[in-house]
Order: sequence, then C-alpha cells, then structure tokens
Amino acid sequence: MLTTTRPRTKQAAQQHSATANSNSPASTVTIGSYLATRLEQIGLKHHFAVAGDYNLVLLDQLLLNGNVSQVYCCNELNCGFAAEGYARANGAAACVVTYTVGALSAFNAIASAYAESLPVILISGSPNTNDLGAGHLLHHTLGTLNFRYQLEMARHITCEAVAITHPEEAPFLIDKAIRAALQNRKPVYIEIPCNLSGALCSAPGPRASFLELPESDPASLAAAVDAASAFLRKAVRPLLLAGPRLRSYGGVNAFRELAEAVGCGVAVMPSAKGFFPEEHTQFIGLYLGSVSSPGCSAVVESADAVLAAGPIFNDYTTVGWSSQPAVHKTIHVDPDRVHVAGVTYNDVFLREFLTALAETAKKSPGNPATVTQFQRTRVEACPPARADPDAPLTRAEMCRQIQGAINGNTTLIVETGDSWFNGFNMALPDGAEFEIEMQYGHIGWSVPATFGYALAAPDRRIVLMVGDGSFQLTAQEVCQMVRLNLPVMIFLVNNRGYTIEVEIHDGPYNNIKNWDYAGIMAIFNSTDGDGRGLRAATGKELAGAVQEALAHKTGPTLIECTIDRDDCTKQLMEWGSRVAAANGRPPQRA
Ligand code: DPX
Ligand code: MG
Repeated sequence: MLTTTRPRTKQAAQQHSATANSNSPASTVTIGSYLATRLEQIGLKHHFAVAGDYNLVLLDQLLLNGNVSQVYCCNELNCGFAAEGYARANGAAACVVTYTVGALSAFNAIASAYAESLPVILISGSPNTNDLGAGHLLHHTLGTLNFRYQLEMARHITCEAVAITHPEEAPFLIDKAIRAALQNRKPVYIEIPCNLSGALCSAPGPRASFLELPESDPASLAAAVDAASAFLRKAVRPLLLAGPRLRSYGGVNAFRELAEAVGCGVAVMPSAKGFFPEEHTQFIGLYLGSVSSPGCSAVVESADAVLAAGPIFNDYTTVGWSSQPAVHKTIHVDPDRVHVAGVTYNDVFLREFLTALAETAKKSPGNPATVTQFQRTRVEACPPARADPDAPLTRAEMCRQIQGAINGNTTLIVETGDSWFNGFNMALPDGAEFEIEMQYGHIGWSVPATFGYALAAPDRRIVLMVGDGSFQLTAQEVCQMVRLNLPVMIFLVNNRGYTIEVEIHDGPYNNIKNWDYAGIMAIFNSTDGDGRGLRAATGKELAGAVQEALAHKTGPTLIECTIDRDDCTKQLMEWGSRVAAANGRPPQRA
C-alpha cells in the first residue's frame, strides 16, 4: 500500500506533485538507476560501498551512472564513517552495504551521523522478496524467519527508515527517505531486496532541489524574535556563543550577520570551532568552562545574556556539569525551536530565526561591552618557543610544528583523545576549517572520516591528528587514501596508550600494544601505492617530515610522532578530573 505524507514546505509540495505527475507510464528505469539519479541530484559525486551478494546488482546499477563514482572501503564501519566525513564537506553522503553482516557494522557510524546531525543515506541490500514469508532460512541473517529486525533497528538511529518490497513503491520511498535526511540533517536508511535493484520503476521526475529546510510558523517566529531582541537589548553584557548544530542547520552566515549587528563578543563551543572566524575583531575564544581558551570563560560567565546558537550542553562540553549558562540568562536556539530565558517557541527554525533576529538587531545600536571586556583582560598568547631540535619530541613542539602547516586552505581534523585539546589550542587562519566528532566520540572515527572528507574536498590541505589507540580501530582505511592518491597529512601521536582515559581513570586497560605505525604504510603501498610513513622522535626529525609531507602530492603521509605517555595538555588533565568526578557521582537516594 502506498502512503502519502503532507509536504512540510511550499517547495516540497511543488516537487511532490512534479514527481507524481511528470512520469509517463512508459518512462521507466531500474530502481538502482532511480536511486543513482537522486544521489546525483542531491549533489553527490561519490558514494561509498562494501560489496556483498545482497547488494551486487544494486552496485552494478549505481555504476551505470557515470556522474557518481563508487568508492570502496575496507569494512562497513569505515564505509559509514567515510560517508559521515564526506557529508561534513559536501552536505550529504551515501553508503551501500550488504544485509546484516555489513549493515550492523555500519550502524555505529550511522549513529555517529545522527549524533553529529549529518545527512548520511545508508542503503542496504536485503533478501530476495520470494524468500520473505516462504519459510526459508537465509545466510547473513540471525538464522530465524524474521527479516524485519534490521529495519526496526535502523529506526532508532535514523530519522526515516524504509524497506522497498515492491518496485512500484520504490520512487516514493526513496524520495521520502532522501527528503527526510536533507530536511532533518540526520541519517536515513533504505533497504532494497537483491531481486529489486534491477527491477523497473517510474523514472525520476525533474528535481530542482530536495534541500530546502522547513519553514517556521510565522507567528511563533515573530514572537521568538520579539522576545529575543528585547532580551538582548536590555542586556548590559550580551554575548553570542556558536554551537555545533549551527552548520548542520544552515545558520553559519546568519549567525555572523547577527553577531555583527549586535556587535558583542562571540565565543565558540569546541565542536563549533571554525564556525566564526578566529581573526574577527569580535572573536573572544573557545568556551569550554574552566578549560576555555585564555580570557574567554570569565567573559562568557559574566555575560548577562548569552545567545547560544545550536549548542550541545552535555557532560563533556559542560566539563562534568561544572559550566552551563543559566537558563534565565540564555537564549537557546535549537534546530527547530527557541527558548528565551526558559520560554519555548516551537516550530521556529534556526536559520530563519537568526536571519530575522539579525534584521531586527540592525535597527538598534550595537553593544560591544563583552568585546571591550575581553580586550581589557586578555593575555596576549606568546608564540610557543621552538624546542631544542635534537631533544626528544614533546607534545608542545609537535603542536607548534603542526600549527605551522595550517593555512587558510587547511581542514584540521582531530580525533577523540588529547588531539581534541591540541586541536582546540590551534589558531585557525581565515578559511581554515575544523572537524571533530565530540558528541558521539567514537575513537577511530577520524581515519575513515578523513578519507571521506578528502574525497569531497580535493583542493584543501587535509591535516589529521590522531592518537595511537584510536588509529588501531580503523587504520585500514589509510589504504584507500593510498589507492586514490589523496595527499592527506596524518600526525599519528604515539604516546603508548589511551592517555585521555589515563587522565579520567587509569588502569592496565589503558596500555596498548605498540605498532610500527610509520612502517604500516609500506604494507598499504604494496606494489603500486605512494603513501609515505615517516618517524619523528625529535623536533628536527619532525620538521624534516613536515616538509616532506607538504611536498608529497601523490598519496598520504603518515608522520608517527613519538611523545611521552604522560605528555598531555593541561586542559585534558583538568577536564579529565572533572569528567571523572561526574562519572563517579554516587546514586541518588529518592
Ligand atoms: C578511549 C580513548 O591513543 O588518544 O590522546 O592517547 O588519549 P590519547 P588515543 O587515540 O586513545 C584514545 C583513548 C579508549 N575512549 O584515550 S578517548 C573510549 C572509547 C571510545 N570509543 C570507542 N571505544 C572506546 N571513545 C569506540
Ligand atoms: Mg594514545
């Protein structure tokens, strides 16, 4: 049975009827080709895949579309993360896996895309429709007659999960899922039986765009803007705080306009680093409670009105619940609602709200009190001193040299671990970007995500900082960077263990087996690759390796930086002890 949903926007309504009416019955394509066209129409130039017999015909069909290249990964977890990284640079992504053995691995990365608000389309091949209900046991399944579990599991980690069971319904279900992903900025799941990928369905109608976001309720939007602008106007020390959801929900430009209209200080949350230019005169730093960048937390915490745009206040970002702006001082802008000092305005979408508030703010004089306050109290950061080139490499010297490799065309990607804090301390020149997966925090995310990101942004200089422990989860995907000649720079921080966990709670489980990380590149190169693996145990060795990496354009360069196990940032030490205290709270009595 076909179901219909009411399109939530005018443009979607037009598209809905265009798709429904423009196909003549004679105009048919395969389901796989339909899907390929839609992926192309939403701006994908690549999709990621791992082959399996339930998806082989689908992969053949997708290959027929020469405008969307098929890119292979070593396993489905990496495939999902590669798509997650691609979506960061490209706005959306897709990955194709086989039933259960593949999809269940991909689910972890899809959950990451959910947590990080990234529209990743997970497509899974599935059993032949003739086997459903026929009492047949099938390979790659639980060995039961239940073939719905994967769809049901997918519902928990996506905003829309559809299973095609008949060719006629394929266009509707594919469009429904893709539209949901793009409008909600969340992953979706599409299941296609192995005998349907090549079956015929209606040809895709013309599609100007799936991309428009839903429209706010006009009365609610106006009320929210009135309340927020009155709140900001009466503030003595207003401040803006950029949050991680700002980019996913299209608010980065509107946020900057609002900031310039209000004229106040602007701080960024860790996962929003780069969403407001660090060289801007109103920029006051990265806010992370007691481990904020110098001079920032005093200004944020003494502000009497904080507009937090797309924030995520969790145990990590509040430093173990020790720092969260008080509700009565806060305008909290969620993707689909706004709270002004605790009063909620529903159906108000982030980008529209920030745009409308900026227009209103332009009519009043600005209030630079928090910029002035920051400038008065700021301590000019002195550039870190160059270490003795022959001394054992330290974290500080490693960061000083990585900073030198960052220009306005760089994307710095930082893995969970002390790389987070090293990354927070880096200065981003105008144009530089920063990627982090701090809500989900899956170690190993960064290697495949960097691979995906690099494919989507071939003209950028991609610099990855990843710890040894994280690298061990997903190291294989470096071979795909070798395969596709991607000149990614990987700084592999070998501190012989899970140092972030050491700072939270130490034990033997934080020690890991050492690897020859630089040596691994020779294995990935085999006979035809051009990756470089270099070792740096001193500042001089690192300087030489960085020069070689910058010049090397035909493959990745992995620089294994050996530092002491306890050589970590002071921010990690303080943050770790506060998170440990939050983790260790005893159960409350009723
Ligand atoms: C764990 C973390 O070596 O970085 O700088 O040494 O900490 P540092 P490494 O990459 O180690 C990472 C390690 C084990 N977290 O310190 S942050 C727990 C964890 C996680 N994700 C998954 N498993 C365990 N975050 C998938
Ligand atoms: Mg480590």
